[in-house]
Amino acid sequence: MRIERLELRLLELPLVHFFETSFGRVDDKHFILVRVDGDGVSGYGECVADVDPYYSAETNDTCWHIIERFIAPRVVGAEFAHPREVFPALKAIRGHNMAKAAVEMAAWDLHARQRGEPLCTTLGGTRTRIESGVSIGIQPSLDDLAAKVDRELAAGYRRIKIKVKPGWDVDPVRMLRGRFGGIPLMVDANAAYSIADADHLARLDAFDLMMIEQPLDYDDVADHVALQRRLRTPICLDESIKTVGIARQAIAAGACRIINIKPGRVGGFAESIRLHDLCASYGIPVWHGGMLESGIGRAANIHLSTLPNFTLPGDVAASKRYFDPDLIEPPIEVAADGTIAVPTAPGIGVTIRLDRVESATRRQAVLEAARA
Ligand code: OSB
Ligand code: MG
Repeated sequence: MRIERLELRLLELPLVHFFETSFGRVDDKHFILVRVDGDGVSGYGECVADVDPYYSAETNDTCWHIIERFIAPRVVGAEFAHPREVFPALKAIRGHNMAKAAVEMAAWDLHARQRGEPLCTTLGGTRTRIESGVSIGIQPSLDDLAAKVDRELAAGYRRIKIKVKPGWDVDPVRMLRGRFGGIPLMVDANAAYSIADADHLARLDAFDLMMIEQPLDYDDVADHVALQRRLRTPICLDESIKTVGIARQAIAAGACRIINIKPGRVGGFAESIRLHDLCASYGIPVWHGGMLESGIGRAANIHLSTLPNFTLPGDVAASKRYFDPDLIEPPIEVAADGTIAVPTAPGIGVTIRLDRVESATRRQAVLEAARA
């Protein structure tokens, strides 16, 4: 596979509903879309960085800079026998996993399309449907939250996750248990607490949650070890798991019992597969996280979720919860049983509406190989 051309676009798409986490509220999605071309075929990768460095240190601007100045020169014009060679080819660049992942995932899509097979096959996945859960942002009131949960359960979703922060944690969980009984329920704190809150967080043990996601700081493992000793509820790490090496240390130390995999956070599909396999070897279940992706990134996430150790429902839900219209056709839909069909066409397997991509584009750059 030779990558002859790399195109970067910064897109802006309005969200159907605002999304609020412990670090703030978003109304519109701003993200980079990478396209790589080779042998007359195009592959796409959606970057999960945001405008602000709040979920991670990366932003759209840092990703643009790193891709343009450091990644493209190592990838454009280069020959790769397999897309798993892309991440190692970027080893000199420290960090910047979201920037690396956007290009690496585009290369996997290109490779799968060139082979004429769905991406899940190239990745080594086996499932034909994946289990879908929802992530519900912080709501203005408990009644608003109850109404949202009611609607998502009626739509068939297999697991409810709510965002929590100090002042919005035990009360919403108690309310949901009271109104909806033993539904599969979990919380995500996005690093909003410190170890000094351990006693407070232990109050959540009374509610039989599937897990508490990323309660403590984004780069902290040691305090999660101490907290997991104090809690009956399993800890799931998200932000903290930036590399496969950190995951190995976190698991060995007992910092978590579950891991959320987002390819953007670890540098792409090849690293996600390594992380998936590492977790399987330790008996740690994984699930696929979400970053409010458009249908392009969402389709890629569905394919990765077909690997065998993705045994818990992920944050990969229907397109219409996020964008209307989405950038793809048909939109990704959830069946009444809370599952999503894995697309079967080559690559990510969805049709990209280039007219909608064009009208959402705010900035564009093309990097081409020098002719021999
Ligand atoms: O922590 O999982 C997270 C969205 C943006 C940034 C971080 C997170 C999230 C979500 C939303 O929880 C998941 C989704 O529905 O895409
Ligand atoms: Mg999370």
